[in-house]
Amino acid sequence: MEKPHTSTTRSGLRGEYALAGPDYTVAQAWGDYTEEMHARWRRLYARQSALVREHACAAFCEGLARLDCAQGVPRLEEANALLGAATGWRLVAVPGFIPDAVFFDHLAHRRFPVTCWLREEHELDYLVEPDVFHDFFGHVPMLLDPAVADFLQLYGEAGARAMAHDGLEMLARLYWYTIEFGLVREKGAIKVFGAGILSSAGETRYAATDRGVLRLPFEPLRIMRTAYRIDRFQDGYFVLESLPELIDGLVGLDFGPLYDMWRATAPIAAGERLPGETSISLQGEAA
Ligand code: HBI
Ligand code: FE
Repeated sequence: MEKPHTSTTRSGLRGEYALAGPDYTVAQAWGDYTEEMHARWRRLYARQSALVREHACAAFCEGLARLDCAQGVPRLEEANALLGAATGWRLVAVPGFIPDAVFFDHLAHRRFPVTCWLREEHELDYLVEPDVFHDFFGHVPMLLDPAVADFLQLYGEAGARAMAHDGLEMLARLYWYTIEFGLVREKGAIKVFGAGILSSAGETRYAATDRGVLRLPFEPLRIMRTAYRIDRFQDGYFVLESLPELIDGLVGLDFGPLYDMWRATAPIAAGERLPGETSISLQGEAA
């Protein structure tokens, strides 16, 4: 066990960075969430869990069920008991976005930063920054999966090297198109595992069912060369054949030379199909 941190800070405060320690963690201070916040969480959970049953991959659905968090904003400490036993990960509370280097260091040590505040009523459908619903509901179920657990640690370790090699933009795309917006094939169907999709009602339906959107096979270098949009649904997604492919695709890849080779080249636009590429068709759809 790690020693409990001694911060006396309160949480539930949006962007209260002044209270954070050098690792940007704060106390979750679970008792500070109001009944109104718990009720909002329950509504978000109810809406999203129905969609997820239909469109998320099995690992996400199983993980979500094990977390047992339908009743209100969850206590990170409770999830930590489960996570620690399953994959050795631990959740830490943070006030919002934290600097890249700090974020990478947490991941490299199997600590996942969870934003502690909850979105307001007028933000139920759309938020440009992470909150506790995105971070916990979207990310934590997949932290119970061994492939995702290992991939995230590798990503954290790659972060420091990417910053030193001016490759952060390329590396960040790999996170974006997998951990945030990744799809995976399961028994022939296209399922969702990315947290950015699964914490959004509109994008969950769109990513899994829209016939006009580009879906390409997972390929790390192709992804690292592909730009993304943060202000609307994605124009293109990448599809794993299985979750362990996340690791298989990375082991043996030396990012340094890839950064050197591609950093100066204009990225491929999101949604753009290169010559020879075909979009993966949905079940029941003519190729
Ligand atoms: N901080 N809290 C938080 N959550 C993130 O997802 C996050 C971050 N800081 C940096 C970051 N993500 C990314 O820009 C890196 O993955 C590159
Ligand atoms: Fe996220």
